[in-house]
Amino acid sequence: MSNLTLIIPAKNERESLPKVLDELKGYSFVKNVILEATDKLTIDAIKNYDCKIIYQDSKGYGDALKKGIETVETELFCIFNADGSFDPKELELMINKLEDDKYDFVFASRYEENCGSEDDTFVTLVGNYIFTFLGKIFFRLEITDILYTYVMARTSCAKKLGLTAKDFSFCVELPIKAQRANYKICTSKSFERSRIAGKKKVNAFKDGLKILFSMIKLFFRY
Ligand SMILES: Nc1nc2c(ncn2[C@@H]2O[C@H](COP(=O)(O)OP(=O)(O)OP(=O)(O)O)[C@@H](O)[C@H]2O)c(=O)[nH]1
Ligand SMILES: [Mg+2]
Repeated sequence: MSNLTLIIPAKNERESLPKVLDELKGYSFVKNVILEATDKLTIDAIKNYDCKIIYQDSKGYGDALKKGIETVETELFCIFNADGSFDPKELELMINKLEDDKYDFVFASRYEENCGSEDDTFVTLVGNYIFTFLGKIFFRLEITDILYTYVMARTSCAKKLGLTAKDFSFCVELPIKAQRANYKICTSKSFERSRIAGKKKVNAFKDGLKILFSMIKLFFRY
């Protein structure tokens, strides 16, 4: 048994998720897929795969990840998208940062030297830059890609953060609360691939506003 659980949030990913699980076959990590019980097509598409299906309590990306973290039983976990955009080869690098270098949270980044993305648009690139900058200025966060949320962490640390965001503002709540709790944080180089199939769930404008409001609330410690 591995000491790492992949938390795989999935919503309407019947085309991509089986391919992601195929690629993960060579890895001995625990694989937990978190989805809504009503997402029958995705559930049906992965029923013969080596993974555990966990139903989220309510709706939303943050709600799924909160449930995912609560139910991890291994020492480490990593948030791993169901759309094929995260490269599992990068996990080793992240594990080393936690195990050898004794960091508590590793935030993968598309915006460091020799990194990149096939999936970025102009809007997401600029949005990310702005939110990463706000994170630096208002929360002293030394990470370089705040919205990516390819994150590996020590389970015991993440469970203590009191995460509450049900939507995509989870992306900023996690690093901000980890930093506030004085955990050791670092970054790791990444290249984001384009999603295999299916539709993007993020709406740049609507979710961008929610993330901004969430940062303002977190700044005033609500
Ligand atoms: N359980 C659950 N998973 C979700 C929800 N929203 C998004 N996801 C999953 O979270 C991951 C990230 O969502 P994406 O739609 O890929 O977001 P994105 O990476 O900004 O968008 P793309 O550029 O299209 O890749 C994917 O695996 C989604 O299936 C949700 O409401 N519930
Ligand atoms: Mg994606």
